[in-house]
Amino acid sequence: MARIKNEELTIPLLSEVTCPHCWEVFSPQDVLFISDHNNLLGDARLGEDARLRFLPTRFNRRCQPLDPIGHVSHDMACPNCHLLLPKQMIENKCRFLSILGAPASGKSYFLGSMIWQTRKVLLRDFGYSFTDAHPQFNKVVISYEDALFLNPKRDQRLPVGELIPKTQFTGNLLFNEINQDGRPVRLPQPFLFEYRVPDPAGKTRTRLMCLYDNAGESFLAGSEDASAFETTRHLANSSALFFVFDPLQDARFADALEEVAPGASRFGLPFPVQHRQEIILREASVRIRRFLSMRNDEKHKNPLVVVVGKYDVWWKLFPEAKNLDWLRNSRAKTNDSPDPQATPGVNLSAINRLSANLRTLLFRLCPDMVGTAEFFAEQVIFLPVSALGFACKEHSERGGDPNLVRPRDIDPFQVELPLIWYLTRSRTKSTDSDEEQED
Ligand SMILES: Nc1nc2c(ncn2[C@@H]2O[C@H](COP(=O)(O)OP(=O)(O)OP(=O)(O)O)[C@@H](O)[C@H]2O)c(=O)[nH]1
Ligand SMILES: [Mg+2]
Ligand SMILES: [Zn+2]
Repeated sequence: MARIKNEELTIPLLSEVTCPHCWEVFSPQDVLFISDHNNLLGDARLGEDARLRFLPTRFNRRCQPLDPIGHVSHDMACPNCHLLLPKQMIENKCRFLSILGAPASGKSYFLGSMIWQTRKVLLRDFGYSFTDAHPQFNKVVISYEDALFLNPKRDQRLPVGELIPKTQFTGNLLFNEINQDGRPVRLPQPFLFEYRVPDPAGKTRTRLMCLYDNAGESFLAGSEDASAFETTRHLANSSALFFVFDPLQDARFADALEEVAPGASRFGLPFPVQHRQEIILREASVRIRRFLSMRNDEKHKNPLVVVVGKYDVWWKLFPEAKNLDWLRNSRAKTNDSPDPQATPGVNLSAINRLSANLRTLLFRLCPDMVGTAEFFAEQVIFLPVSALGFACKEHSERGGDPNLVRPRDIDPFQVELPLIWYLTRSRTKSTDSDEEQED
């Protein structure tokens, strides 16, 4: 069987690839191609209307694969799940990041707001370009960004909770269904981004980043989501976990907030929800240990970021975080700074101090959550963010309804910090240890 050899390719391939849909690890030479031809339909995994998947045995002179009737094929598919695999996946390293948390903790708002801000801030402040890796993959997250920042009704006051719909654990926008051994399996839609990192030698490295948006219910033990185990398997492949903790769902935290800001704890929750969030984190850690065959007392090596969301509501309990400018070591700043070689990113020791202070607050109010996080991961970092910023607060201070927001006023607060922290940390770590650069 004729396979393309690595030395025949102008672009070097990775030695192994992880599928962003099913997380199967395989060699790029096993990648399937998808026929471009309308008459070649039918696939064992994806049904009779899907285009034919095939392992190419014939190529034209430009090394392009030919389908069984001799047409050139362009798109690739995973050899296991047969779902579309963007070409960059076989050429560039991909980092998986998982967002987890209770229902209504703010995961989808955080994701949409973080991606919007990251697109802007990474290029402007840090010189990284950050874009969609494939037009078909990111439709849902783009719809979140549109709802928050490009809303056609951006000048009207809209109910805060209705901008982004609750994430469902069924439906076809967030899932792809495949047939595995005669059984339907739902796999979550990956969101794929490509970012280019300038290195000191003036070369550029391209990396991919993959994220998912799960419904909070999929993280609950004994979940009503029948595919919960499969749809959250990305947790085990993640380079970092972002646990979105909603302090307003914790009665002890809400009581403390009531003392410093009477009435505030009712904001930010469109309906009364309360989930024991440390139980969700523990369930995630059980799944990860099982997937990775880790010992029960073994700590996870990858960092866990506890993203303490809705800071706009509870900021009075932690006012020191409101002025965070000093955290950034941006390109703009380093150009004027006495040390032009200073690597753009965030000031890691300043972040560690901020995290330690927030940990102290959380440890006082909800020690079980802090304990669960630290029992699970070697490195835990606590960061305050707000996907919406202070728009609702300012409106309510002027006597308006705190549950209404004018999308035009949304101005996220440090929502990109977890991602920038992760990128800065990976970069610093790989430089320190002289390993191959990670980010
Ligand atoms: N005040 C405030 N409220 C927020 C913020 N982010 C989210 N919310 C509120 O929290 C609610 C839940 O947010 P979602 O992002 O839908 O929560 P989720 O974790 O994705 O929930 P599921 O999809 O059910 O798992 C939203 O309806 C908003 O009203 C924020 O930064 N500030
Ligand atoms: Mg959601
Ligand atoms: Zn796959």
